[in-house]
Amino acid sequence: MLTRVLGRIFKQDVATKIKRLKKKRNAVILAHNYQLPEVQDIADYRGDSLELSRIAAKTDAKVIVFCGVHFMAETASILCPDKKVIMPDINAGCPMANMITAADLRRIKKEHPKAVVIGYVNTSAEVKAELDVCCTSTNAVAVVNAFKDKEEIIFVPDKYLADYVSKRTGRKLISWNGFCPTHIKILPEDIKREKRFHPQAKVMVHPECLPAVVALADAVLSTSQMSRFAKETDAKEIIVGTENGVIYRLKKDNPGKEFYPASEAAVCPNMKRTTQEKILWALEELKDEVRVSETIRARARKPIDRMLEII
Ligand code: CIZ
Ligand code: SF4
Repeated sequence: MLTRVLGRIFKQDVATKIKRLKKKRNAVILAHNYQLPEVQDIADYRGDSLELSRIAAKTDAKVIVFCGVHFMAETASILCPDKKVIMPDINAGCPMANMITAADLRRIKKEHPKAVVIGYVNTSAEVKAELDVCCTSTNAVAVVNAFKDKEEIIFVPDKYLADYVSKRTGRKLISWNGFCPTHIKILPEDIKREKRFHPQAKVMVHPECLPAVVALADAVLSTSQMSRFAKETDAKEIIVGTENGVIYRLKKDNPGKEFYPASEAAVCPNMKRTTQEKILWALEELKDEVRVSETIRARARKPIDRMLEII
């Protein structure tokens, strides 16, 4: 009991210090939807990677504390090179983004020289520099549909997102063997079991899930789309097939509704590396900075801008 009370006082103390230092540093704190509740609570803005990058590009703040994984902070740095982007834990990477290198992609491009090259936002800046256009899970279908005149389409690195987009657009995609180790932990049996427990519930899943899971869903959505769907649907219960951090936000924004994780295993360890203490240290020392070299930045910016023109 005493340790719990002391723990709470300590957290309040950390939160107060963060708020004070944030003003002094002219900083804004951005948290991805998969972050720990204590991080979401202290953040100025929560959202998916694109929403957060757009906020980063618009803010007057000089320092952006990016609570997410490395490629997201890089994307923010690509969009706003005059701001200092820092990560509270620089080791928070995305295994899916690390599954493809720029050299891998150059090899695929050589094999398909006429293909348009589409890459998921979950890629490094070096890989983005090789793309024609970027996409997110919110707009992947629209981006592919924008290239109806193209015979060949390369779509990297997530093979499951590629499978979903291919089924939705009717286009054959040249894909890569990447995947999200967290989303593939959600199994079709999990969805079936939760449906038995909650027969009235709607099922929403992320397109990074296994195709057999996607096939059982009522809606296949990115986290920003999940937020909207949860607000707008008449359903009072929703089974959620994505990284479980999103459920904290869904519950907070929709107090009259119930949300059930499809699987307790869907936890991304990288997303959970950031804590309030690390945010405080990052603000104290103004590090670790994420900066993309100017040559890569100029090339990586183009596919992001092209995506923003399409959607
Ligand atoms: O784009 C993002 O933020 C990711 C990786 C997931 C999502 O659907 O929000
Ligand atoms: Fe990468 Fe998957 Fe973690 Fe998202 S949930 S950061 S795609 S490993």
